[in-house]
Amino acid sequence: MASALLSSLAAASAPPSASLSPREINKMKLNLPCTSFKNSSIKTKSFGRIRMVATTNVSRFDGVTMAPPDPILGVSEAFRADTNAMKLNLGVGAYRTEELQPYVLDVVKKAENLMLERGDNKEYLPIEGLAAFNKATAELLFGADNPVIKQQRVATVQGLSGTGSLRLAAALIERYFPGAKVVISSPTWGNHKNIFNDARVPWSEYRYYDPKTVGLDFEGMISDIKAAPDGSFVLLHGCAHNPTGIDPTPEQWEKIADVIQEKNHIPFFDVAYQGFASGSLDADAASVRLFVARDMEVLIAQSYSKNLGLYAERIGAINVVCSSADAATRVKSQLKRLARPMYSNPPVHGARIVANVVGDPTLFNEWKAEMEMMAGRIKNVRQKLFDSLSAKDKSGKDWSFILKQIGMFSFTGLNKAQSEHMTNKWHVYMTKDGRISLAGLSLAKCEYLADAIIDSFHNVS
Ligand code: PGU
Repeated sequence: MASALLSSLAAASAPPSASLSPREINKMKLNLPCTSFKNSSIKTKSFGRIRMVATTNVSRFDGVTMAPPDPILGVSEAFRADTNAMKLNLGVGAYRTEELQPYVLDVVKKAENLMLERGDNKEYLPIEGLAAFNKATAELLFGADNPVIKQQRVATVQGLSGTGSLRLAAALIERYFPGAKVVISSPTWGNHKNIFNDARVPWSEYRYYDPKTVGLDFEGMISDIKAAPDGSFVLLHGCAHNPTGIDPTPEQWEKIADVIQEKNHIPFFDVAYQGFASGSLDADAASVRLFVARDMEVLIAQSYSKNLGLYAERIGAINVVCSSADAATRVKSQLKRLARPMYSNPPVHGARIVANVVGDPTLFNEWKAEMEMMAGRIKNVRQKLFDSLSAKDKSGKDWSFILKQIGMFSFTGLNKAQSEHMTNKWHVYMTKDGRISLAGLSLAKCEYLADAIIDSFHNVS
Protein backbone atom coordinates (compact mmCIF):
# COMPACT_ATOMS: atom_id res chain seq x y z
CA MET A 1 0.00 0.00 0.00
CA ALA A 2 1.13 3.49 -0.67
CA SER A 3 2.94 4.82 2.35
CA ALA A 4 1.57 8.27 1.78
CA LEU A 5 2.16 11.01 4.24
CA LEU A 6 0.55 14.37 4.03
CA SER A 7 1.04 16.66 6.94
CA SER A 8 0.61 20.25 7.64
CA LEU A 9 3.67 21.91 9.06
CA ALA A 10 1.86 25.11 9.87
CA ALA A 11 -1.79 24.39 10.55
CA ALA A 12 -2.67 22.70 13.76
CA SER A 13 -6.09 21.88 12.31
CA ALA A 14 -4.69 19.51 9.68
CA PRO A 15 -5.84 15.91 10.14
CA PRO A 16 -3.25 13.40 11.32
CA SER A 17 -1.82 11.58 8.33
CA ALA A 18 -2.43 8.13 9.82
CA SER A 19 -6.20 8.67 9.66
CA LEU A 20 -6.26 9.39 5.91
CA SER A 21 -7.29 6.65 3.49
CA PRO A 22 -5.38 6.43 0.15
CA ARG A 23 -8.54 7.73 -1.54
CA GLU A 24 -8.63 10.80 0.66
CA ILE A 25 -4.95 11.36 0.08
CA ASN A 26 -5.49 11.22 -3.66
CA LYS A 27 -8.36 13.65 -3.33
CA MET A 28 -6.14 16.05 -1.45
CA LYS A 29 -3.40 15.69 -4.01
CA LEU A 30 -5.83 16.59 -6.77
CA ASN A 31 -6.67 19.75 -4.89
CA LEU A 32 -3.06 20.80 -4.57
CA PRO A 33 -2.06 23.47 -7.03
CA CYS A 34 0.98 22.19 -8.82
CA THR A 35 2.93 19.65 -6.82
CA SER A 36 4.66 16.74 -8.49
CA PHE A 37 4.10 13.32 -6.88
CA LYS A 38 6.06 10.39 -8.16
CA ASN A 39 7.66 7.28 -6.76
CA SER A 40 8.20 8.17 -3.15
CA SER A 41 9.83 11.46 -3.96
CA ILE A 42 9.37 14.16 -1.36
CA LYS A 43 8.25 17.53 -2.53
CA THR A 44 7.23 20.59 -0.63
CA LYS A 45 4.83 23.16 -1.86
CA SER A 46 3.66 26.44 -0.53
CA PHE A 47 -0.11 26.19 -0.14
CA GLY A 48 -1.37 29.53 1.06
CA ARG A 49 -0.22 29.74 4.67
CA ILE A 50 0.03 25.98 4.81
CA ARG A 51 3.21 24.19 3.79
CA MET A 52 2.56 20.67 2.60
CA VAL A 53 4.98 17.77 2.49
CA ALA A 54 3.99 14.83 0.35
CA THR A 55 5.56 11.46 -0.16
CA THR A 56 3.80 8.85 -2.22
CA ASN A 57 4.39 6.24 -4.89
CA VAL A 58 1.08 6.95 -6.56
CA SER A 59 1.61 8.93 -9.75
CA ARG A 60 -0.58 11.83 -10.79
CA PHE A 61 -0.36 10.16 -14.21
CA ASP A 62 -2.02 6.91 -13.09
CA GLY A 63 -5.02 7.82 -15.20
CA VAL A 64 -2.86 7.83 -18.33
CA THR A 65 -3.32 4.52 -20.08
CA MET A 66 -0.71 2.77 -22.22
CA ALA A 67 -0.96 3.80 -25.88
CA PRO A 68 -0.84 1.04 -28.49
CA PRO A 69 2.27 0.87 -30.70
CA ASP A 70 1.96 2.84 -33.94
CA PRO A 71 0.77 0.53 -36.75
CA ILE A 72 3.58 1.70 -39.07
CA LEU A 73 6.42 3.18 -37.02
CA GLY A 74 5.85 0.54 -34.30
CA VAL A 75 6.77 -2.13 -36.88
CA SER A 76 10.32 -0.70 -37.07
CA GLU A 77 10.60 -0.89 -33.28
CA ALA A 78 9.62 -4.58 -33.33
CA PHE A 79 12.06 -5.19 -36.21
CA ARG A 80 14.94 -3.69 -34.25
CA ALA A 81 14.23 -6.03 -31.35
CA ASP A 82 14.35 -9.19 -33.56
CA THR A 83 17.74 -10.93 -33.61
CA ASN A 84 17.00 -13.37 -36.47
CA ALA A 85 19.48 -13.04 -39.36
CA MET A 86 16.78 -13.42 -42.02
CA LYS A 87 14.67 -10.53 -40.72
CA LEU A 88 13.34 -8.08 -43.27
CA ASN A 89 11.74 -4.70 -42.57
CA LEU A 90 9.02 -4.04 -45.12
CA GLY A 91 6.96 -1.95 -42.71
CA VAL A 92 7.86 1.70 -43.05
CA GLY A 93 8.00 3.32 -46.49
CA ALA A 94 11.66 4.27 -46.49
CA TYR A 95 14.03 3.69 -49.40
CA ARG A 96 16.91 1.27 -48.90
CA THR A 97 19.78 0.37 -51.21
CA GLU A 98 20.15 -3.13 -52.69
CA GLU A 99 22.29 -3.81 -49.56
CA LEU A 100 19.24 -2.73 -47.52
CA GLN A 101 21.02 0.31 -46.13
CA PRO A 102 19.49 3.79 -45.75
CA TYR A 103 20.39 6.10 -48.62
CA VAL A 104 21.38 9.76 -48.52
CA LEU A 105 21.09 11.24 -52.01
CA ASP A 106 24.28 12.64 -53.56
CA VAL A 107 22.46 15.88 -54.39
CA VAL A 108 21.55 16.25 -50.74
CA LYS A 109 25.20 15.92 -49.72
CA LYS A 110 26.16 18.47 -52.37
CA ALA A 111 23.48 20.90 -51.22
CA GLU A 112 24.66 20.49 -47.62
CA ASN A 113 28.25 21.22 -48.66
CA LEU A 114 27.05 24.38 -50.35
CA MET A 115 25.35 25.40 -47.12
CA LEU A 116 28.55 24.83 -45.14
CA GLU A 117 30.64 26.77 -47.64
CA ARG A 118 28.24 29.67 -47.48
CA GLY A 119 28.20 29.56 -43.70
CA ASP A 120 24.42 29.83 -43.57
CA ASN A 121 23.18 30.97 -40.18
CA LYS A 122 20.64 29.37 -37.85
CA GLU A 123 18.33 32.31 -37.27
CA TYR A 124 14.60 31.69 -37.00
CA LEU A 125 12.73 31.41 -40.26
CA PRO A 126 9.59 33.49 -40.79
CA ILE A 127 6.43 31.65 -39.69
CA GLU A 128 5.61 30.77 -43.32
CA GLY A 129 9.07 29.26 -43.86
CA LEU A 130 11.96 29.90 -46.23
CA ALA A 131 10.87 32.08 -49.16
CA ALA A 132 13.16 30.31 -51.65
CA PHE A 133 11.73 26.95 -50.55
CA ASN A 134 8.12 28.08 -50.80
CA LYS A 135 8.72 29.37 -54.32
CA ALA A 136 10.54 26.19 -55.39
CA THR A 137 8.00 23.82 -53.90
CA ALA A 138 5.00 25.52 -55.52
CA GLU A 139 6.76 25.58 -58.90
CA LEU A 140 7.64 21.93 -58.62
CA LEU A 141 4.05 21.03 -57.86
CA PHE A 142 2.14 23.20 -60.33
CA GLY A 143 4.84 23.80 -62.96
CA ALA A 144 6.66 27.15 -62.97
CA ASP A 145 4.45 28.57 -65.75
CA ASN A 146 1.18 27.68 -64.14
CA PRO A 147 -1.19 30.69 -64.15
CA VAL A 148 -2.05 30.14 -60.47
CA ILE A 149 1.54 31.01 -59.60
CA LYS A 150 1.70 33.99 -61.94
CA GLN A 151 -1.60 35.29 -60.57
CA GLN A 152 -0.37 34.76 -56.97
CA ARG A 153 -3.37 32.62 -56.17
CA VAL A 154 -1.49 30.07 -54.09
CA ALA A 155 -0.98 30.35 -50.35
CA THR A 156 2.14 28.27 -49.67
CA VAL A 157 3.38 27.70 -46.14
CA GLN A 158 6.32 25.46 -45.26
CA GLY A 159 5.17 22.60 -43.05
CA LEU A 160 6.65 19.88 -40.86
CA SER A 161 6.85 17.48 -43.78
CA GLY A 162 3.72 15.85 -45.20
CA THR A 163 2.21 15.07 -41.80
CA GLY A 164 2.64 18.57 -40.39
CA SER A 165 1.31 20.14 -43.58
CA LEU A 166 -1.79 17.95 -43.49
CA ARG A 167 -2.24 18.83 -39.83
CA LEU A 168 -2.07 22.55 -40.59
CA ALA A 169 -4.68 22.18 -43.33
CA ALA A 170 -6.86 20.18 -40.94
CA ALA A 171 -6.62 23.04 -38.42
CA LEU A 172 -7.65 25.51 -41.14
CA ILE A 173 -10.67 23.34 -42.00
CA GLU A 174 -11.65 23.04 -38.36
CA ARG A 175 -11.48 26.80 -37.86
CA TYR A 176 -13.02 28.09 -41.07
CA PHE A 177 -15.31 25.25 -42.19
CA PRO A 178 -16.83 24.11 -38.90
CA GLY A 179 -18.72 20.86 -39.30
CA ALA A 180 -17.40 20.25 -42.82
CA LYS A 181 -16.45 16.66 -43.43
CA VAL A 182 -13.31 15.23 -44.95
CA VAL A 183 -13.92 12.08 -46.97
CA ILE A 184 -10.97 9.74 -47.19
CA SER A 185 -10.29 6.59 -49.18
CA SER A 186 -10.81 3.16 -47.69
CA PRO A 187 -8.12 2.11 -47.03
CA THR A 188 -5.71 5.01 -46.62
CA TRP A 189 -2.41 5.88 -44.96
CA GLY A 190 -3.02 5.04 -41.30
CA ASN A 191 -2.16 8.48 -39.95
CA HIS A 192 -4.84 10.36 -41.93
CA LYS A 193 -7.54 9.39 -39.46
CA ASN A 194 -5.37 10.39 -36.48
CA ILE A 195 -4.67 13.77 -38.05
CA PHE A 196 -8.35 14.61 -38.57
CA ASN A 197 -9.37 13.14 -35.23
CA ASP A 198 -6.84 15.25 -33.37
CA ALA A 199 -7.85 18.36 -35.32
CA ARG A 200 -11.51 17.57 -34.50
CA VAL A 201 -12.49 17.41 -38.14
CA PRO A 202 -15.24 14.86 -38.86
CA TRP A 203 -14.39 12.32 -41.55
CA SER A 204 -15.91 9.36 -43.33
CA GLU A 205 -14.64 6.96 -45.93
CA TYR A 206 -15.26 6.44 -49.63
CA ARG A 207 -14.79 3.06 -51.25
CA TYR A 208 -11.48 2.73 -53.06
CA TYR A 209 -10.05 -0.78 -53.00
CA ASP A 210 -11.85 -3.78 -54.42
CA PRO A 211 -10.46 -6.98 -52.89
CA LYS A 212 -12.10 -9.09 -55.61
CA THR A 213 -10.12 -7.48 -58.41
CA VAL A 214 -7.29 -6.25 -56.18
CA GLY A 215 -7.93 -3.02 -58.09
CA LEU A 216 -9.82 0.26 -57.86
CA ASP A 217 -13.50 0.21 -56.95
CA PHE A 218 -14.16 3.16 -59.23
CA GLU A 219 -17.96 2.95 -59.19
CA GLY A 220 -17.96 2.74 -55.39
CA MET A 221 -15.59 5.69 -55.15
CA ILE A 222 -17.70 7.89 -57.41
CA SER A 223 -20.98 7.04 -55.72
CA ASP A 224 -19.56 7.64 -52.22
CA ILE A 225 -18.06 11.00 -53.23
CA LYS A 226 -21.46 11.90 -54.73
CA ALA A 227 -23.19 10.89 -51.51
CA ALA A 228 -20.96 13.06 -49.29
CA PRO A 229 -22.59 16.32 -48.09
CA ASP A 230 -22.09 19.20 -50.58
CA GLY A 231 -18.93 21.16 -49.85
CA SER A 232 -17.02 18.28 -48.29
CA PHE A 233 -13.23 18.04 -48.55
CA VAL A 234 -12.21 15.04 -50.64
CA LEU A 235 -8.81 13.71 -49.64
CA LEU A 236 -7.00 12.26 -52.65
CA HIS A 237 -3.55 10.70 -52.97
CA GLY A 238 -1.81 12.61 -55.78
CA CYS A 239 0.05 9.51 -56.95
CA ALA A 240 1.16 6.11 -55.65
CA HIS A 241 -1.83 5.58 -53.39
CA ASN A 242 -0.78 4.38 -49.94
CA PRO A 243 -1.30 1.53 -49.06
CA THR A 244 -2.79 0.02 -52.23
CA GLY A 245 -0.40 1.27 -54.94
CA ILE A 246 -3.48 1.66 -57.15
CA ASP A 247 -4.02 5.02 -58.87
CA PRO A 248 -6.95 6.15 -61.02
CA THR A 249 -6.25 6.39 -64.76
CA PRO A 250 -6.16 9.89 -66.35
CA GLU A 251 -9.73 9.33 -67.61
CA GLN A 252 -10.88 8.30 -64.15
CA TRP A 253 -9.23 11.41 -62.65
CA GLU A 254 -11.33 13.53 -65.05
CA LYS A 255 -14.51 11.82 -63.83
CA ILE A 256 -13.49 12.26 -60.21
CA ALA A 257 -12.95 15.98 -60.89
CA ASP A 258 -16.40 16.16 -62.57
CA VAL A 259 -18.15 14.76 -59.51
CA ILE A 260 -16.17 16.93 -57.09
CA GLN A 261 -17.12 20.00 -59.13
CA GLU A 262 -20.78 18.98 -59.37
CA LYS A 263 -20.96 18.54 -55.63
CA ASN A 264 -19.10 21.75 -54.85
CA HIS A 265 -16.59 19.69 -52.87
CA ILE A 266 -13.04 20.88 -52.24
CA PRO A 267 -10.25 18.56 -53.40
CA PHE A 268 -7.52 18.05 -50.85
CA PHE A 269 -4.44 16.29 -52.22
CA ASP A 270 -1.80 14.47 -50.23
CA VAL A 271 1.31 14.41 -52.43
CA ALA A 272 3.93 12.37 -50.59
CA TYR A 273 5.54 10.66 -53.58
CA GLN A 274 6.03 13.20 -56.37
CA GLY A 275 8.66 11.76 -58.71
CA PHE A 276 8.84 8.55 -56.76
CA ALA A 277 5.92 6.80 -58.41
CA SER A 278 6.82 7.05 -62.07
CA GLY A 279 10.29 8.55 -61.77
CA SER A 280 8.94 11.80 -63.33
CA LEU A 281 8.10 14.86 -61.23
CA ASP A 282 5.70 16.16 -63.88
CA ALA A 283 3.87 12.89 -64.52
CA ASP A 284 3.32 12.41 -60.79
CA ALA A 285 1.84 15.91 -60.43
CA ALA A 286 -0.60 15.43 -63.33
CA SER A 287 -3.60 14.70 -61.10
CA VAL A 288 -3.13 17.91 -59.10
CA ARG A 289 -2.55 19.98 -62.24
CA LEU A 290 -5.71 18.58 -63.83
CA PHE A 291 -7.84 19.90 -60.96
CA VAL A 292 -6.00 23.24 -60.88
CA ALA A 293 -6.47 23.66 -64.65
CA ARG A 294 -10.23 23.46 -64.06
CA ASP A 295 -9.97 26.60 -61.91
CA MET A 296 -10.94 24.71 -58.79
CA GLU A 297 -9.79 25.76 -55.34
CA VAL A 298 -7.53 22.97 -54.13
CA LEU A 299 -5.50 22.10 -51.04
CA ILE A 300 -2.25 20.22 -51.51
CA ALA A 301 0.10 18.88 -48.83
CA GLN A 302 3.61 18.03 -50.04
CA SER A 303 6.41 15.95 -48.55
CA TYR A 304 10.11 15.63 -49.39
CA SER A 305 10.61 12.61 -47.15
CA LYS A 306 10.70 10.08 -49.99
CA ASN A 307 11.66 11.87 -53.19
CA LEU A 308 14.67 13.62 -51.62
CA GLY A 309 15.12 11.09 -48.82
CA LEU A 310 14.74 13.86 -46.22
CA TYR A 311 12.64 11.78 -43.83
CA ALA A 312 14.01 13.16 -40.58
CA GLU A 313 14.42 16.75 -41.77
CA ARG A 314 10.64 17.18 -41.71
CA ILE A 315 10.29 19.27 -44.83
CA GLY A 316 7.09 19.76 -46.80
CA ALA A 317 4.46 22.39 -47.51
CA ILE A 318 0.78 23.14 -47.56
CA ASN A 319 -0.49 24.92 -50.65
CA VAL A 320 -3.97 26.37 -50.91
CA VAL A 321 -4.99 27.37 -54.42
CA CYS A 322 -7.60 30.14 -54.14
CA SER A 323 -9.79 31.80 -56.73
CA SER A 324 -8.21 35.20 -56.09
CA ALA A 325 -4.85 36.58 -54.96
CA ASP A 326 -6.66 38.40 -52.20
CA ALA A 327 -8.14 35.17 -50.80
CA ALA A 328 -4.70 33.52 -51.00
CA THR A 329 -3.16 36.34 -48.96
CA ARG A 330 -5.82 35.99 -46.28
CA VAL A 331 -5.56 32.19 -46.19
CA LYS A 332 -1.79 32.41 -45.83
CA SER A 333 -2.12 34.86 -42.96
CA GLN A 334 -4.42 32.40 -41.16
CA LEU A 335 -2.16 29.41 -41.82
CA LYS A 336 0.64 31.40 -40.17
CA ARG A 337 -1.63 32.23 -37.27
CA LEU A 338 -2.37 28.52 -36.80
CA ALA A 339 1.30 27.55 -37.07
CA ARG A 340 2.59 30.10 -34.57
CA PRO A 341 1.19 28.56 -31.36
CA MET A 342 1.71 25.00 -32.67
CA TYR A 343 5.43 25.10 -33.48
CA SER A 344 6.21 28.80 -34.03
CA ASN A 345 8.23 28.47 -37.22
CA PRO A 346 9.59 25.55 -39.25
CA PRO A 347 13.11 24.05 -39.36
CA VAL A 348 15.52 25.53 -41.89
CA HIS A 349 17.85 22.70 -42.87
CA GLY A 350 15.60 20.67 -45.18
CA ALA A 351 14.11 23.83 -46.67
CA ARG A 352 17.57 25.01 -47.72
CA ILE A 353 18.37 21.61 -49.22
CA VAL A 354 15.21 21.64 -51.34
CA ALA A 355 15.74 25.27 -52.37
CA ASN A 356 19.37 24.55 -53.34
CA VAL A 357 18.54 21.41 -55.31
CA VAL A 358 15.54 22.79 -57.16
CA GLY A 359 17.14 26.19 -57.68
CA ASP A 360 20.36 24.91 -59.25
CA PRO A 361 19.90 23.44 -62.76
CA THR A 362 22.82 21.00 -62.38
CA LEU A 363 21.68 19.68 -59.00
CA PHE A 364 18.09 19.57 -60.22
CA ASN A 365 19.04 17.30 -63.12
CA GLU A 366 21.15 15.12 -60.85
CA TRP A 367 18.20 14.81 -58.48
CA LYS A 368 15.93 13.68 -61.31
CA ALA A 369 18.49 11.01 -62.26
CA GLU A 370 18.74 9.77 -58.67
CA MET A 371 14.98 9.69 -58.33
CA GLU A 372 14.69 7.64 -61.50
CA MET A 373 17.34 5.31 -60.10
CA MET A 374 15.37 4.84 -56.85
CA ALA A 375 12.04 4.39 -58.66
CA GLY A 376 13.80 2.00 -61.06
CA ARG A 377 15.18 -0.17 -58.24
CA ILE A 378 11.71 -0.48 -56.79
CA LYS A 379 10.29 -1.46 -60.18
CA ASN A 380 13.00 -4.12 -60.50
CA VAL A 381 12.22 -5.75 -57.15
CA ARG A 382 8.50 -5.54 -57.99
CA GLN A 383 9.17 -7.52 -61.19
CA LYS A 384 11.46 -10.01 -59.44
CA LEU A 385 8.93 -10.59 -56.66
CA PHE A 386 6.22 -11.25 -59.23
CA ASP A 387 8.51 -13.63 -61.16
CA SER A 388 9.45 -15.50 -57.98
CA LEU A 389 5.84 -15.82 -56.83
CA SER A 390 4.66 -16.98 -60.27
CA ALA A 391 7.44 -19.55 -60.55
CA LYS A 392 7.11 -20.95 -57.02
CA ASP A 393 3.33 -20.93 -56.52
CA LYS A 394 1.87 -24.00 -58.20
CA SER A 395 -1.73 -23.17 -57.24
CA GLY A 396 -2.41 -21.16 -60.38
CA LYS A 397 -3.07 -17.96 -58.44
CA ASP A 398 -2.65 -14.84 -60.53
CA TRP A 399 -0.08 -12.53 -58.92
CA SER A 400 -0.07 -9.98 -61.76
CA PHE A 401 -1.78 -7.37 -59.56
CA ILE A 402 1.68 -6.76 -58.06
CA LEU A 403 2.89 -5.46 -61.41
CA LYS A 404 -0.13 -3.19 -61.82
CA GLN A 405 0.53 -1.41 -58.52
CA ILE A 406 2.75 1.66 -58.45
CA GLY A 407 5.08 3.37 -55.98
CA MET A 408 6.85 2.17 -52.88
CA PHE A 409 4.28 -0.34 -51.73
CA SER A 410 2.59 -3.52 -52.74
CA PHE A 411 -0.76 -4.38 -51.23
CA THR A 412 -0.48 -8.15 -51.11
CA GLY A 413 -4.04 -9.00 -50.16
CA LEU A 414 -2.73 -10.89 -47.09
CA ASN A 415 -5.11 -10.54 -44.16
CA LYS A 416 -4.19 -9.73 -40.56
CA ALA A 417 -3.55 -13.34 -39.51
CA GLN A 418 -1.49 -14.00 -42.63
CA SER A 419 0.50 -10.78 -42.12
CA GLU A 420 1.18 -11.77 -38.53
CA HIS A 421 2.36 -15.19 -39.74
CA MET A 422 4.78 -13.41 -42.10
CA THR A 423 6.34 -11.77 -39.06
CA ASN A 424 6.08 -14.58 -36.52
CA LYS A 425 7.34 -17.38 -38.73
CA TRP A 426 9.34 -15.65 -41.45
CA HIS A 427 10.59 -12.53 -39.63
CA VAL A 428 9.16 -10.37 -42.38
CA TYR A 429 7.99 -7.15 -40.74
CA MET A 430 5.03 -5.49 -42.46
CA THR A 431 1.86 -3.63 -41.58
CA LYS A 432 -1.13 -5.74 -40.58
CA ASP A 433 -3.19 -4.55 -43.54
CA GLY A 434 -1.05 -6.69 -45.87
CA ARG A 435 1.08 -3.83 -47.16
CA ILE A 436 4.77 -4.41 -47.91
CA SER A 437 7.27 -1.67 -48.69
CA LEU A 438 9.16 -2.74 -51.79
CA ALA A 439 11.62 0.06 -51.04
CA GLY A 440 12.89 -2.11 -48.17
CA LEU A 441 13.32 -5.21 -50.37
CA SER A 442 16.42 -6.29 -52.32
CA LEU A 443 16.59 -8.49 -55.42
CA ALA A 444 18.52 -10.99 -53.27
CA LYS A 445 15.61 -11.32 -50.80
CA CYS A 446 12.79 -11.72 -53.36
CA GLU A 447 12.82 -15.51 -53.37
CA TYR A 448 12.73 -15.67 -49.58
CA LEU A 449 9.85 -13.20 -49.53
CA ALA A 450 7.98 -15.17 -52.18
CA ASP A 451 8.30 -18.35 -50.04
CA ALA A 452 6.98 -16.44 -47.03
CA ILE A 453 4.01 -15.01 -48.95
CA ILE A 454 3.06 -18.33 -50.53
CA ASP A 455 3.23 -20.13 -47.17
CA SER A 456 1.20 -17.44 -45.41
CA PHE A 457 -1.37 -17.13 -48.18
CA HIS A 458 -2.07 -20.85 -48.58
CA ASN A 459 -1.53 -22.16 -45.05
CA VAL A 460 -3.11 -19.48 -42.89
CA SER A 461 -6.78 -18.65 -43.25
N1 PGU B 1 1.06 10.98 -46.69
C1 PGU B 1 1.24 9.73 -47.13
C2 PGU B 1 0.29 9.17 -48.13
C3 PGU B 1 2.32 8.97 -46.66
O1 PGU B 1 2.49 7.75 -47.11
C4 PGU B 1 3.18 9.53 -45.70
C5 PGU B 1 4.32 8.74 -45.13
C6 PGU B 1 2.95 10.84 -45.30
C7 PGU B 1 1.89 11.54 -45.82
C8 PGU B 1 3.80 11.57 -44.30
O2 PGU B 1 5.12 11.58 -44.52
P1 PGU B 1 6.08 12.65 -43.86
O3 PGU B 1 7.28 11.92 -43.46
O4 PGU B 1 5.37 13.30 -42.75
O5 PGU B 1 6.35 13.61 -44.97
N2 PGU B 1 4.10 7.38 -44.94
C9 PGU B 1 5.16 6.44 -44.73
C10 PGU B 1 6.12 6.84 -43.63
C11 PGU B 1 5.88 6.40 -42.23
C12 PGU B 1 4.73 7.11 -41.60
O6 PGU B 1 3.68 6.47 -41.45
O7 PGU B 1 4.86 8.30 -41.25
C13 PGU B 1 4.54 5.06 -44.59
O8 PGU B 1 5.29 4.12 -44.36
O9 PGU B 1 3.34 4.92 -44.81
